[in-house]
Amino acid sequence: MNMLWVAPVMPDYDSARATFSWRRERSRLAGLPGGGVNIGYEAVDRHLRDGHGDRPALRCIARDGSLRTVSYARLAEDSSRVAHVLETLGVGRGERVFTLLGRRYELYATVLGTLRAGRVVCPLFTAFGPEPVALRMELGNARAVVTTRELYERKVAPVRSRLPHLRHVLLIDPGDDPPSDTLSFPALTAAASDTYTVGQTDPADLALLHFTSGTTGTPKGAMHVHEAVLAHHVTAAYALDLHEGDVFWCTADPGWVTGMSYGIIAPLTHGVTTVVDEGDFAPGRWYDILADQHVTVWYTAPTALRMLMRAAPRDGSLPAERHDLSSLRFVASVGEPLNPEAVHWGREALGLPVHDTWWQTETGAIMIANFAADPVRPGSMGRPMPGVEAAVLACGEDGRVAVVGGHVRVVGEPDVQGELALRAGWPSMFRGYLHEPQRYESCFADGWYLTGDLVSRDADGWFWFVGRADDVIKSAGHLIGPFEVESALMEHPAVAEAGVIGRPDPLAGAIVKAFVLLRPEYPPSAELRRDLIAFARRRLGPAVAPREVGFVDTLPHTRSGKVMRRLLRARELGLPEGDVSTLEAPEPAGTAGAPGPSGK
Ligand code: 6R9
Repeated sequence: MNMLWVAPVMPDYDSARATFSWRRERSRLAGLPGGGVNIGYEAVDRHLRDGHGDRPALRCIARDGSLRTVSYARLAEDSSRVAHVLETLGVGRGERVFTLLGRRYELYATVLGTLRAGRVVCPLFTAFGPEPVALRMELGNARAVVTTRELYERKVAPVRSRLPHLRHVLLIDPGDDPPSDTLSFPALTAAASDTYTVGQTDPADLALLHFTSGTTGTPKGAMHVHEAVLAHHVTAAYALDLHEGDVFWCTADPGWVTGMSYGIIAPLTHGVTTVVDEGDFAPGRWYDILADQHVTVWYTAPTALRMLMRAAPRDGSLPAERHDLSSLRFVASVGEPLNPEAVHWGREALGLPVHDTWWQTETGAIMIANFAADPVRPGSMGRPMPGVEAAVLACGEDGRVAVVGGHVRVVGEPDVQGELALRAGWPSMFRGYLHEPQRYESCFADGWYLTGDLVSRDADGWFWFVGRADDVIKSAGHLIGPFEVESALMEHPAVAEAGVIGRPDPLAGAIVKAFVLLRPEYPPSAELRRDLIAFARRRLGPAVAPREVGFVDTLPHTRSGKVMRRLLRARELGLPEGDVSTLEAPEPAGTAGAPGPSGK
């Protein structure tokens, strides 16, 4: 019996939503033979059960461009080995296995083996330094970590004495004379059995731990359970339009929630082929992968699209003319606002629609998106996924949701700003912040999960991103979303990227200040500064346009590609920089190894 997602003729948005129920969608999952749900089983075992073990699961591209295709059967074997190794080492069910690995095959074997064995996966960014690594491993009670020798020596060994829970360090490349107190991943896995039967897993068992940084203080450990896989699977069908035979490429870093939900889990549950690029971002390399691998659906981030935009050749030729992108149906984007400029560029330069998708570490899966079959409204995030109820909640003076007598007010009128909220209860909703029950509680009001994002909803039900609740600028009585100002600036030919903040001002409360990264062919000048301000005033009106423009060589980004406006503000005001552990290395954008989402 073939239980793979049977590609529906993409239903129109309204009928898909009207007939949707999470309970009914459960039949999309294979489910464990004895009942229960396990993410690893859905990603791997089900395909063997259905006789599809020989299908290509992963196409791994090494840095030197060499290619290795791994079938679902092989992935089952190698993840089985990992599952046995964890059991043999005495890592208990529910205990945490950290990965400090780039996107490479061993990561897939480890993540899937850990999930199939009912142990908890916690991925870290390889670019973290020893401090953020130690902090997260401490908070998460890391029992084992799988990493490379180099990363171990630089990032784990210096802090190991602070990690009493950490029993096992598995090195995928131990080499000669490996450091003491480490184990050889190749030796252990080679000696282990290549068949493993997934044990009983309750849908509510902890599966994944994702650290996400708050604006200040310690990172938050968002806890996700096995039944989240239902949301991964269903959203990948509706928002990413995955079908049998697709070649899917998600460029997100494996340390970020996107790299897990859509870089590993969702495509495998659909039985499609996932491209795994071990190399760094470089425009030429990426176009080659899209063309040579016949990628059909590409999931990336605005920061990467902007870097491709910047890398446009001077002769004016378009990527779509130089590379065969004919297999690609659309590009999907996540992580930060998708500027209309990037949507227009995608249309012209790639000849493709660019679909936005909105979600958070906490939501575990895509919540709002351009439905695959819908036309794109540039600048809008799209509409809530089937099974997701989203609303704009009225905010009080402090800019946060007003809760009166335990109740909130849903904004009914179109185009009014408020905080985006989701009706609690979708399968991939986080089930807590590790060790912080109160912080978790404070994310909910009146049955709604409060996202901390400000949005508006138009008369047709499309959502428009305004900003993070804590980024919003109030200037002379106007609430100004930095994204809107950044998008307008980016329409100016000289602007590659912009970051906008509010600078306190005795008269206006705050004035809008823009930090602008210019395209290489435009040298900074006072005249250009005046021109940009005038340009923005024409687009946005004097109340919203920046009063000040500063030229910068780099903009600080998080590893998931978000402009760190908080840091721009702190630097501008001479305030402490707070938690900067997720800060991307300050390399000039557009160079190889720069913060593409693959190397974020
Ligand atoms: C998946 C992910 C969540 C925050 C979110 C919002 C921003 C994400 C966006 C977007 C505008 C989009 N964000 N997608 N903003 N348009 N399509 O990014 O998770 O790293 O936890 O970030 O990212 O502010 O609240 P995470």
